[in-house]
Amino acid sequence: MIPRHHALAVYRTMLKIRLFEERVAQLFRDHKLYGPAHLYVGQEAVAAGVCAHLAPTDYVASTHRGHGHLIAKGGRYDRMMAELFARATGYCKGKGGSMHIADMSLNMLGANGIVSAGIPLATGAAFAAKVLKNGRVSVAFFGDGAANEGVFMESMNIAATNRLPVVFVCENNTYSVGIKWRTVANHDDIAARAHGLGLPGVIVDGQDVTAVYREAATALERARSGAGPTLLECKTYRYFGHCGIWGDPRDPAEVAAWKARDPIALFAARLRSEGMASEAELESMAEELRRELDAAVAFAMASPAPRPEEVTSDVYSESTGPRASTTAGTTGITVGNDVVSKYLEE
Ligand SMILES: Cc1ncc(C[n+]2csc(CCOP(=O)(O)OP(=O)(O)O)c2C)c(N)n1
Repeated sequence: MIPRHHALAVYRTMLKIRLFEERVAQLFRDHKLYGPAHLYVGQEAVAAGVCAHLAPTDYVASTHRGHGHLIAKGGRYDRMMAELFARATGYCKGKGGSMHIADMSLNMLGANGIVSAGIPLATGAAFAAKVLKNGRVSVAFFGDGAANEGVFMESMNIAATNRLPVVFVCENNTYSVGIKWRTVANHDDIAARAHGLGLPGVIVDGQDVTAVYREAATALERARSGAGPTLLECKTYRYFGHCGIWGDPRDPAEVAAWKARDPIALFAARLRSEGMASEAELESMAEELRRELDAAVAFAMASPAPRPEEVTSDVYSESTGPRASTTAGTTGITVGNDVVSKYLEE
């Protein structure tokens, strides 16, 4: 079980993600929000169970389905909602949208519209952390579809060979858009792929946050101790269709079977049965988060759109320009030849 002092915080993170995503779905339904948003409902235990062990200085690289990862890393409702509404007060000043939210103050390396592209980013951040000996770890979240991109194996190989402080967290929700895992792979478990590369591959029940929390603790401890990376394959499921609230080719009976093991309901029942929280306490937590969401939506809708002259700002960072040998902002990631030279010298 998750230690008492941590359990309610982990529950709150899961609930915070669920309520945000459900509100986004409503806003789409009511035609108040437009554009793509890939909802994370059903998978909350993965982000919450893993990120519970991360310090603000640790790195996370996310995916197109990234709202949950940002919330679990400490993201704020108001700035997220403003970004979804394309307002200047959003995390990326309204120019990123759902699939590109990044916040370097949280060392959130970004949601990512390119499937699998966060995996090498997290691996690179881990490489920098190792060379700089700053004790940071890095986590790559990605789906089963991403596991069939070559860069997944390349990154795991580099990480294993160099014992990088990174944890690869595959959220296997069975589907890549509408394509079932077993139609694009001749084996069940993605975790098995780690074994041939010389790193542990662990299968986790992604609906049980206590299991995710426990296995993430082991993997992150391994990374921090210098023993190298781990691949965690969390078996999970998304409740909505691939993108937004429209269209879902999946068998309703299959969706219902997964909903019967809802990660939030399972954990709430456990908190109650172990005397860690009452029904009323959990409901009042939800009420407080709903009020925060109301305020976030109002904030977003009242915020200005980005000014037209802002269109070319923030698309290129002068501090990490072509010569790329300076330290980028406050992230502590030194980019370019400095890191590589330092590594080769040692
Ligand atoms: C390189 C690349 N190929 C294809 C796409 C189109 N695409 C967007 S999301 C997606 C499915 C990804 O599935 P998975 O990695 O399992 O993540 P999930 O959506 O299940 O969270 C695809 C194919 C893309 N964005 N990038």
